[in-house]
Amino acid sequence: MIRPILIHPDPRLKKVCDPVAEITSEIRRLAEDMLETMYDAPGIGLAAPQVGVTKRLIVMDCIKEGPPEPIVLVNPQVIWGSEELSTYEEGCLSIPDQYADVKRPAEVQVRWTDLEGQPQERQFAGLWATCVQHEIDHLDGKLFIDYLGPLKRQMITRKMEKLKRERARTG
Ligand code: K2U
Ligand code: ZN
Repeated sequence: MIRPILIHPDPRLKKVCDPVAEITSEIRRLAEDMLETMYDAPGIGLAAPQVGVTKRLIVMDCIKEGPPEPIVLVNPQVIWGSEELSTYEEGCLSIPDQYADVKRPAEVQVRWTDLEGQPQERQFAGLWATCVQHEIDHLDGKLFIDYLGPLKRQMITRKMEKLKRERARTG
């Protein structure tokens, strides 16, 4: 089912998430709901804390054309990052309609466990690299606005507080 996406500022988006100890049917259901929620947004990635579950689980599908290529990463960790950096104008489903340039390693090697409990390892580049780093940041309570200067971050936070007040009023 589609789950509501938390909007910044929210303490659950700042928490360091707990590792997934065991791949239960509940975890599999959460991954399924996160993919459905991501496609509905639409987005190309989503982290569990964004739907209020502070566990180390992310989903991604950065394919623009062609058949969808959903990927579920349990307890993902970046084990290598390139010296070379790339800049991408990032957005976030928890910070709607705000975009800013963020520099990150252009390529990363990531290790994770898949839903079958098998260890996986893959090198990501391009938009996939940006997305997987953006999602793993979410698991450590870090948002893309944390890479911006304090004034720009504060301006965006104020806009989100206003948006939440309006949403609370209009329901
Ligand atoms: O974590 C999220 O909020 C999902 C983001 C992931 C993302 C942000 C920046 C750059 C790459 C991935 C959403 O997908 S934001 C929507 C979006 C869609 C296409 C390209 C970039 C951002
Ligand atoms: Zn995000």
